Amino acid sequence: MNHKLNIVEKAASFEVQKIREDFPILKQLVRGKTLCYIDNAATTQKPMVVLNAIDNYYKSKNSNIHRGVHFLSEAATASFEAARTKVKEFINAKSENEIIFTRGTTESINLVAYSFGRNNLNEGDEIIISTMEHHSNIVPWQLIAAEKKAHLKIIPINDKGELILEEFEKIISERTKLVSIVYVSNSLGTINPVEEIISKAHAYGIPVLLDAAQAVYHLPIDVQKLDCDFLAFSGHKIYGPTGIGILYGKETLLEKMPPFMGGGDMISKVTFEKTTYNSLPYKFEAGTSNICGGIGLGTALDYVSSIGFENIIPHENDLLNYATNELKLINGLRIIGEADKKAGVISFVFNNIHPHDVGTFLDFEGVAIRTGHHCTQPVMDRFNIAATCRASFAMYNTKEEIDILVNALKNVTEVFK
Ligand code: C6P
Repeated sequence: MNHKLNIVEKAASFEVQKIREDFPILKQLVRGKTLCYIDNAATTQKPMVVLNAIDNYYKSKNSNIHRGVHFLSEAATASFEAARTKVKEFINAKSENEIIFTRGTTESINLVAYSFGRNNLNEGDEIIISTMEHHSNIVPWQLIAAEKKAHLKIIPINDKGELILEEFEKIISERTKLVSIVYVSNSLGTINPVEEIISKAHAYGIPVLLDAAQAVYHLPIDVQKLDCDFLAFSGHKIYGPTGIGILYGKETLLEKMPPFMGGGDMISKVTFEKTTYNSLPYKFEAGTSNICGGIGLGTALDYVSSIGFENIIPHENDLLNYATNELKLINGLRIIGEADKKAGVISFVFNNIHPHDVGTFLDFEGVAIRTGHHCTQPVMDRFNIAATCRASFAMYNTKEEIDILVNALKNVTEVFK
């Protein structure tokens, strides 16, 4: 079966075919079939404007930033700082001082764990996370908790894959020093009630970190409206390059935190007797940044803004609902994660077929999904499974691609019958 996509899907203000034209990778054949890329929770594909921004940077501006007085250095610095302003505007932060470039969500969370954690945790203190956290929002807290003799407290989830908020209210106390929660689960698709969590935590004066790695490309984020204290995301999930990410932090908190890493660019003055640190946000950006990555991320945010979440959300919801209904009709398939509020992520298992076998079979049909534990092993334990198959949608996916997935899955069940 050759999957030549005949896409005629058109919404009044959102033409998915036009969007697909922006992503050259989607045109290629994989194993003789048109690529059906539905592994967007792992990473999204990059539009031409982002590829051009990267290309242009290396062709016309490449040099080091914040250090040179020459033309190229000034041009690179201006572009990198303009990207910071774009991030600030995209998430509605108050100031550029609150936008720290990191390598990604993982580094952003580690930065808070080591800098905020080392400064604020004492023996017997507690950090609250949940069962549905990515390992990036578990392991850094385990490491710092072990060092400071602090403890992790876990908000459990119900059978639908939703946080049990009554349990959150039972474990939060004056011993809690931070709540760190995923906004949208990468393995269940659950959109968590983060506003409610933040207001409950703030009632105790406790800051909240949001892991927005998945949320950032499915939902508009307004950090002032959310009133979160920290927020982490990765460029590569929102149509930008890998190796670049963001830590947002309220300026009052970041001011009080010590540097995470030492090196060039993060200092004000160095002597062997005493070193003073640079102002925000540079205090947390030791060494040469991923300059090109930052510029690419800024361009990706411009691209997403030009499409608009008012168009992206209904389209992705449409895909999610269509795929959920179709998958439920397949014999022996069980969806893991049926929260009332979900983003475009569907995890599923078969009674007698291992997810890796499903993934390999789909690959031969040109369909890219992810199989495994998705770096959320406690979620797998909660549902008594080792792994799931996961389809995850982005703005460029189509119902025709879901049909291809569904047909391929039907073939899988025939083969393994
Ligand atoms: N999830 C997935 O396939 P990094 O690797 O730093 O860019 O992002 C880590 C991360 C943190 N939190 C959540 C909720 C995530 O989904 C991810 C990355 C990928 O689900 C790779 S495991």
